[in-house]
Amino acid sequence: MTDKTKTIYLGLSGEIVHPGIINIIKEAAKRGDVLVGLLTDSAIASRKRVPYLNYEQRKAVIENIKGVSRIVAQEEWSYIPNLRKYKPDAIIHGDDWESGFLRKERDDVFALMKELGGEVIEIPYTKGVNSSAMGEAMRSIGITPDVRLASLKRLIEVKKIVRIMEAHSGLSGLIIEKLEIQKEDGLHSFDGMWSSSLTDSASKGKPDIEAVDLTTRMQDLTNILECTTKPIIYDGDTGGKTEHFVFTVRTLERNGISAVIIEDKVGLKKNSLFGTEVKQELSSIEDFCLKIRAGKRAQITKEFMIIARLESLIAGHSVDDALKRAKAYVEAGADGVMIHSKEKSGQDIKEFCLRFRDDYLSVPIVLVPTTYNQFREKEFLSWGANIIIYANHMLRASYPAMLNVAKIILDDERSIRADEFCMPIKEILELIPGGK
Ligand code: SPV
Ligand code: MG
Repeated sequence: MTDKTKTIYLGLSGEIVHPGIINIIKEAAKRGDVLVGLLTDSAIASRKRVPYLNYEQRKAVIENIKGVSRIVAQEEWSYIPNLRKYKPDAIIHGDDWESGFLRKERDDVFALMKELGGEVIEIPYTKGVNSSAMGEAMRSIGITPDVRLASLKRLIEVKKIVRIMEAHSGLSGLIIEKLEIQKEDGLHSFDGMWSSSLTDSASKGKPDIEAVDLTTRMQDLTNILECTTKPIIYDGDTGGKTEHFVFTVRTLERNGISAVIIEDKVGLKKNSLFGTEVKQELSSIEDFCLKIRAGKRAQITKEFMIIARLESLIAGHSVDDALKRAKAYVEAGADGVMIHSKEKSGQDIKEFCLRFRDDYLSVPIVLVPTTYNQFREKEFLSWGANIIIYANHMLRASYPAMLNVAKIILDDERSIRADEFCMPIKEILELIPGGK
């Protein structure tokens, strides 16, 4: 008979329900009332990818499983805060946490349950079920434009820092899609991609002056969209004429792009990293607000984001000027702001972020730390920033690698010495499945 006076705590993400989960719930129910600590979206996102199903959807599934008595939110990856709060008689867990990155958590749970006078129940891990592999398989099915489009807003809601990397081709997109590093505090990966005007232009041998049109850039983007599922932020330069920008918004939305960033410059646009070496003319606040408003009116989905990029610091103006503009753009409907600078110290950016956050607690702040790249993401987070874009690194990395190999072959009049700098043929054949 189940002892209904006992509470058994079970922490779950509950995205993929498989026989292993059912088994553990059954085992828990034999011992008492099953209290499920369902991990919130942010708790999962702090260690793994953002779950496909949101908290409410996962809750609707788990609360209908036989044996589950009650569900509470587990706001942290760690079980500890909820164990302290609910003081269950026992916690139940698969024995697969004895090794690997959950080991420390296991030690902490044992120590706490001892202090609380409770028990830790370990259930043999159900063999042949690998929920990470099942998750991968689900994702390999692909994604539809509307789901991809909406995923950036969700990431911003659930992650402290959204980490974006530049992609200019299907292959660079694939690296960003797949690369994962297991660190002490969980699985690290890039959250999405930046479609950069600089690298899109450079890879076509063109300067970054809005000479590559939207149709051409969409062709490259299509290659990226074909083989990835993560959200994409589009560098919309100045947005062009307001009358044209409204069509850009529609094109991007139709293709599942999550956001466009437009900068408040007019005239022949030059890359911001030239700073005041070139003429950088700012738009009037009124005109730029009109463009933002027109874009917001034109969008069809509620999730598409138009982010206003402030070029005051690039053009040699003050942080005050950037703040004044930022406020006007947000009032005009911008879904976020990007502050740019080519200063190495980062102090101008820090001041902007801290002062902007005084007025707007949650409007996303985007940073592009190309020159002030001594800071880690955590530092930017402490300033109030939440989207970090590594804007050109994939292209900048590939150019010297290609140049080096070309030089070797030209010099040696054969390629044998270049092999060590190249991916093995076997690897490139196997990189993309389905070639055999
Ligand atoms: C880009 O990547 O094209 C950008 C960022 O707009 S920057 O090059 O720093 O201006
Ligand atoms: Mg650009």
